[in-house]
Amino acid sequence: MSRPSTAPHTTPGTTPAPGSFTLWGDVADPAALTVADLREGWEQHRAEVVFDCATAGPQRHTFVGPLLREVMAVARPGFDPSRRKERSRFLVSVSGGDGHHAVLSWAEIDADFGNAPVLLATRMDDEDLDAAGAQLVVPSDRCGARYVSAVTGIWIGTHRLPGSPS
Ligand SMILES: Nc1nc2c(c(=O)[nH]1)N[C@H]1C(S)=C(S)[C@@H](COP(=O)(O)O)O[C@H]1N2
Ligand SMILES: [Mo]
Repeated sequence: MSRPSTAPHTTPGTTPAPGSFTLWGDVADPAALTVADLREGWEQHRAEVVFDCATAGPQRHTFVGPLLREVMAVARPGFDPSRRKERSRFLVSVSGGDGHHAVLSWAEIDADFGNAPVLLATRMDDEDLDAAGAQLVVPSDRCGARYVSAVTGIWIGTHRLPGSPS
């Protein structure tokens, strides 16, 4: 994995440039990435998927892109990578420019836990997503709600239960 050349910066709440997104939250190095960065910086995987849309029925697509967990590592999430219990506390929220957002657990995509091959797609079928923005691909999901398109932000952090000891 190489580090993208883009200068890392982020201002949570501001709208990134078209086709780019911010990696932010409990991270040491917040980053702004484009679809071109995703294509150049990480190994590309291919996923042929079918998901069900509540309104449009079954959707069949072929996506290409890097693994979400490998992309997120560049921002250095605020856990000790060697500590499984620490990693198991983290949540990931992926937002689209239209306000749609979906949550995963870090453990869902972590190779020591669910190991789900979740991608950040740079290409869908015969179309590069540079202008539209990256798309979350969750091949293990039966329905399409978490296939967030036109991704503008990926947040990672923990949720502490009220009253739990620190
Ligand atoms: N940004 C964004 N992504 C989204 C949605 C949305 O409303 N906004 N809807 C989801 C739902 S419900 C489905 S079924 C799929 C549909 O994907 P498709 O139009 O590429 O087949 O997109 C998902 N991604
Ligand atoms: Mo849907």
